[in-house]
Amino acid sequence: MEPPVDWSTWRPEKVATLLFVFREGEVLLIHKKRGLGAGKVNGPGGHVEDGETPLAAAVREVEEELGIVPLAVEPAGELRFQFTDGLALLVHVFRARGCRGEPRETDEAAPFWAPLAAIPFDRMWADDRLWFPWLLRGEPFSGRFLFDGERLLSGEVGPRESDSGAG
Ligand code: 6OG
Repeated sequence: MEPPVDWSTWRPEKVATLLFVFREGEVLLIHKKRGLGAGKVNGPGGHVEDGETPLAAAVREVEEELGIVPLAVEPAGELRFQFTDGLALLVHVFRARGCRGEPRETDEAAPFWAPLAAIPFDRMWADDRLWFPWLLRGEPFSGRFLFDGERLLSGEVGPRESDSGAG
């Protein structure tokens, strides 16, 4: 048994982003080709660099991975991941309404539009099915998860916390 995570003192060592572009009845997902979670379906995203805001990083990653500019980007939620190997990762999740340009495959990602009624959770990280309903409802969310590698050991999702500036 893993000891429970003390979330009250938890601090991220890395900060990353996810950005989901929505259009009529669909969301833009990627087959992730490298980095953490390679082989899975996810949203485009990556690590926030020094001196960069999470919003700027989220937009940059979408441009780099798919060659598009997301429009009307806004915060959607935040996810805290503790991995049993020690990695503590804070992920800022954003939504966008449409994009400029046509998503194209790069060496990082192969994009596809998924119908909102058929999101391929069985090919995504195990936490996604817990917080995606909040994203789809447009309800600000905050999630905390303990992973052992790819295995979700525990987690919960609730309304976004007021101390969202952490990390
Ligand atoms: P790069 O290695 O690509 O940044 N990420 C996760 N996304 C979901 N949905 N669930 C997880 O559960 C995740 N762990 C990491 C955040 C890593 C990318 O992978 C995402 C970043 O977009 C554990 O630079």
